[in-house]
Amino acid sequence: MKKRTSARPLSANKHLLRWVEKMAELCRPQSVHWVDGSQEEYDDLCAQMVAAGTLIKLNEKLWPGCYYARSDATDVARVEDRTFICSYSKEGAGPTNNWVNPFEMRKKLRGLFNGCMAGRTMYVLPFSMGPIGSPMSQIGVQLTDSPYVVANMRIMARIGLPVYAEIDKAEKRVVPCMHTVGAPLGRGEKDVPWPCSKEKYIVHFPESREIWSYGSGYGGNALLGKKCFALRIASNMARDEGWMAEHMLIVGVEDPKGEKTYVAAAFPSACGKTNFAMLIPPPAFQRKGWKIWTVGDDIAWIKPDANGRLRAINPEAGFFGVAPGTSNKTNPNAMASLARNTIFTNVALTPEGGVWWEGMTDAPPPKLTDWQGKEWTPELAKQTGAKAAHPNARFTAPASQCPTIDPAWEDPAGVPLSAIVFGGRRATTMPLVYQAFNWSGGVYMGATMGSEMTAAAAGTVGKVRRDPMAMLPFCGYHMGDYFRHWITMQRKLSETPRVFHVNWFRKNAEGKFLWPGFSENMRVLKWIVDRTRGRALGKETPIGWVPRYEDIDWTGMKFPQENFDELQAFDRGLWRSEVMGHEELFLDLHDRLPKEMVYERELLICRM
Ligand code: TSX
Ligand code: MN
Repeated sequence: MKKRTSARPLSANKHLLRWVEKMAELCRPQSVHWVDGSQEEYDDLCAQMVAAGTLIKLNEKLWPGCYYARSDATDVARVEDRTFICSYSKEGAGPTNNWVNPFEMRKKLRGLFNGCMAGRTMYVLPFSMGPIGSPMSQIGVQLTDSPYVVANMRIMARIGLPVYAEIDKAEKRVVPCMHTVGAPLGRGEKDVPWPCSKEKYIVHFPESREIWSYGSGYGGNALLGKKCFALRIASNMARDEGWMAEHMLIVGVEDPKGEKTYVAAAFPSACGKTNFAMLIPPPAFQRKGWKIWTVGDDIAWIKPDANGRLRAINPEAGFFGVAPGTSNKTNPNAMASLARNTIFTNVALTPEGGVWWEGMTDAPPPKLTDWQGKEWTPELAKQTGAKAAHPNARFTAPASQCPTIDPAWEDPAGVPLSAIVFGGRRATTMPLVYQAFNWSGGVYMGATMGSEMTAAAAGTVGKVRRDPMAMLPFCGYHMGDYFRHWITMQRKLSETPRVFHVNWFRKNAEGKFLWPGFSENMRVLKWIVDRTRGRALGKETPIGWVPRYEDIDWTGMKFPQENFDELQAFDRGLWRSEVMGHEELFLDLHDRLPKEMVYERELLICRM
């Protein structure tokens, strides 16, 4: 094996060198490794993790280039109650974020990080969110003692040598990201496969644009480029600089003429965002020439160009998707994306060295090792209800492997954005689709969106949990100011995107889904695109524009008008309580709520 000289700094940037030195003094790692991002380095890291028991190499014939990790049973998801926005003033963070005085928090963190990397390697991991060199991209450097994080970040972001080159050009500010699993090793102490700490802190300093993450190695807690940077810190940058950092997928809809319309969509969790991002049109639509192209499945950075048109990039390079429920039926494109070069976390292991999760196949394999390393059989599951895969089990897969990845997905200029879609999981009230009358109506639509609690989440089943623009856990400042920023964006635009709301989850009185969803959602997307291009008619209702039965293309599908009418029905009584729910949310935000939100609510009530 070639000897690697990873301890040598790979950047000449004085600020970066001084910061790394200072942080190494604080964390006192055994060694420092400057990540170059190469394939050889990745292979070395994975081999080390296999030797340490952190990773299992999957069967190369079944799952080429794939690895499997099991986390600690207490470190399986983002920790929202341990996530902090430490702005100078408490009001800056707003009522929807946890806040601690930044001076107090810095003191706390200095104590926690003191010697936190003992016995471990500190990796210097430079990353670009967005294509390297794009004017819309942002750069961060994460210092981490987790090789698992380095490996995952190599899939999720652009990392290594080309990023050092950007930093050394010294044009852009770099966001410093500190991360430790919070499990220092004493002399001779044996490591565990998934080190982490009971105490966890996911901390953002919005004014100084810093991230400090302590105690977790999982997902959004640890892959700091994603939720911490690309949403919480970037939403602050975006507000200050006149752009938007949103929790949105991006798709390109190609029509039979070959024209492409780009649409961004925000859904709360458990609505099938990744499935929608990789939608396959029904056969009848494919025959006519409709095609969906995937740009991103989670985050969109959106900025007005010189002509006042919005352009969007996906700041990520991979998919960090929920595995359970993903199958060749629900999402063949995701299955193709994760077929190779993927890291699986907390799914189940087959005796052949493959992976499985609930919903992957109709029938489970006869014997598995579950996400906690215990033997699992379908019979046992029937008795105890034990899941083979953790419900939040993930795949980390390169976006470039998605069969429908858009040719322009890495265009440094981004893609032109024509429409924004909001959605939620609603058994009643919300029609399949409606269009806001205008921009401020659209902002109101996004601000008031929500999802009903499923059995899995804590809280009352059936109660609507408001999740404005799907940003509730991710907005890095006051939610009222965030709405104002959305309203204000109109002034920078020559043409505002059209705004829609969709609901795939409306049920009838018997509790049955009224809409088949999945591929059939293409019919809704076609109406959205046709409306956006001025090609489709609709009907004005108190809540916005809706399609008439004949405005939807039903080719290749039997869906009688009476079913459609039930799906689209406007119920005045239910909408009365809906707007009461809006008021509840607004009360929380009243001191910073833009007046447009109050007026929009008044207008809606009057129209009803
Ligand atoms: O992802 C989903 N989408 C979007 C697809 C592009 N899901 C899964 C949600 C959990 C993550 C859906 N579930 C969708 C949907 O459109 N719709 C539903 C609800 C549903 C489930 C099963 C059926 C129908 C609707 N089955 C039959 O109609 C036979
Ligand atoms: Mn997300």
